[in-house]
Amino acid sequence: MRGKLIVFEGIEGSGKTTQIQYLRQWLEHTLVNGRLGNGPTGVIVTRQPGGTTMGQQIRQVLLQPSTGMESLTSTSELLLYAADRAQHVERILLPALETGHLVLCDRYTASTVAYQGYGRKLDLGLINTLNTIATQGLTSDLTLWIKLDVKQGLGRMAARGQADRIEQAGIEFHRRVHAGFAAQAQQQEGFIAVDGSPTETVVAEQIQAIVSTYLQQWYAP
Ligand code: T5A
Repeated sequence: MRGKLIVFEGIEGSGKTTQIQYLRQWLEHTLVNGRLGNGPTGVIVTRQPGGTTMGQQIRQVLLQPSTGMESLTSTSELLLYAADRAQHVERILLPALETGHLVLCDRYTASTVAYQGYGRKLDLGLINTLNTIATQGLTSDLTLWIKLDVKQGLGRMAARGQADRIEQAGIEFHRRVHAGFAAQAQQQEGFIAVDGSPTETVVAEQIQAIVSTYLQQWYAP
């Protein structure tokens, strides 16, 4: 059976990385206890940018604060995210899905729409075309948008220390990004908002409830 792609999206500090770890543990426990019957062969956690060896180098260029080299243009930024994605889809996602894995991916195409489309104001039609090329048409089976107030997300990142290049963009940029995720949640089926403001364990319980419903649809005997 083909695997399934579950994507986590959201603004900076929304808690995606934290929640992916909670979901991975819960899924592995569920699999070990055989509650998914004829279900996935395993769980793989990965991310964009940086889910491949080449992607890690692209990630460095994308996220390092722009000191010492000329600043990255918005178009270069867009193309670098697309290159990272093309490599990641072909080398990691497609093989994992073909061998029946459940893949948990920290960010995917919706981030490019939100950050480069709404945030940087690049052409959305062009972004959609680039996303289709980079993904070979692979779309997520479920996207969990961890929805959090922009100030709260940036506050969490500030508490953690030095900000990367994109985290350093102003609050108006991040508000546009948030609006970009909201628009996609309205327009797309299987793009589900999760309240990211309660404690980590409460957010994790919301996610488990949503994913349970999908697992039953996907793997019901
Ligand atoms: N990008 C990416 C684009 O512009 N275009 C694209 O196409 C793609 C794919 C990626 C950057 O690239 C941009 C978006 C990003 O700017 P990244 O380092 O991967 O860079 O950045 P993020 O994905 O935003 O990862 P972060 O680590 O910055 O945020 P997370 O993963 O959402 O948050 P997390 O889990 O690390 O938590 C952040 C802090 O909050 C605390 C955690 O302990 C941590 O300290 N926290 C909570 N605190 C209170 N209550 C909760 N419920 C909490 N959950 C987590």
